[in-house]
Amino acid sequence: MAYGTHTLREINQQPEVWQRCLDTLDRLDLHALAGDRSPQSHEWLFVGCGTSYYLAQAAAASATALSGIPARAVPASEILFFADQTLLVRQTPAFPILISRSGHTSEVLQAAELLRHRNIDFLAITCDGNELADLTPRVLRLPVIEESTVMTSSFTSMLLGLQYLVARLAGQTAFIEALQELPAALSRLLPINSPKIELFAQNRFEDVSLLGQGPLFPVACEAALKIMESSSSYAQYFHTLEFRHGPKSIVSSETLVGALLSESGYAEESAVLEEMKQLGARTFVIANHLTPAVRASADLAIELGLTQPELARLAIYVVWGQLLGSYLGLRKGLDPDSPRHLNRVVTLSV
Ligand code: F1P
Repeated sequence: MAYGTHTLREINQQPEVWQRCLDTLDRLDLHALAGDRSPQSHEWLFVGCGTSYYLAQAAAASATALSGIPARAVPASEILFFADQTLLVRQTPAFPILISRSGHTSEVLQAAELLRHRNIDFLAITCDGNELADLTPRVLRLPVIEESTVMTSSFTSMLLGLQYLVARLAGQTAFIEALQELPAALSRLLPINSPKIELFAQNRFEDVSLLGQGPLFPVACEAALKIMESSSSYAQYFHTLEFRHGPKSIVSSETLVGALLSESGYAEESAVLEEMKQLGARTFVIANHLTPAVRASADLAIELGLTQPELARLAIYVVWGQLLGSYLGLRKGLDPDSPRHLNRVVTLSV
């Protein structure tokens, strides 16, 4: 089978998978699942590993914005080694949300056991189910079947699921309607942008830096991880304006700097990208609307042109990082379906 077959198929099938997940979510009684642990009464603490940790960060940013109540994200290992600090019982007790595509990751299962030992109720969101689904009665299992080692549709589907859950509890009906428009939006954008990304990935880069602010920062993190995993390339991530404070010293003609431009920081963030272009970097930009200057300057420009609010567009932003990672890997003669040193699940013998 050709290199990358599973991964590219799963990336391109995300509109259908999202539709299936949204249809499932429409039928679920989400108030029964988490209503007595709403963000108004509990501090939602999103927990995951690897891609699922970046998903946790994107979900926490979404929950904070949708509910108006601060939510947090931590790697599962932080609960294992710093439980008291992580689960610090403030005025509002923590309500952990454990995120795991496989439901089999050792750190997540150990965190679940620690929470049960402390009588801390938690919710699990998963695709495969496995042991995690048996450790709590509060399980949100999404109909995502993913063969690839790297997480693609599982990341975006669980993000949509968590955004949908918080929006339902917060009575944000318009936001849910915006999520329901995303499958059609992505179906339209994939054939426009996928060929551009495949062509752009024929360039050679030594360093890749992904930049984002606000809820786009965890999306930049996940895009960088996709590039690392799918192409065994060195990729970093920064808050966009932080890139000036030292990391820009890496910029050369071999460097690729990609920015996911936010609405509120568009002018300042695009100025960073232009500065790196002047220093010799190749650049790519993803934005909902591109000004002519930004479009002309970037070596790869992806414009979404969507009417949905920025927070509802997060899942769509990450798709282009998924494709770039796979196409960079293929250009290097690697197989994104079998990333170097990686297994589909990290299990620890301890
Ligand atoms: C988490 C994870 C992924 C990583 C790789 C190994 O899996 O670390 O983030 O990309 O697939 O597993 P899970 O806990 O979400 O199943």
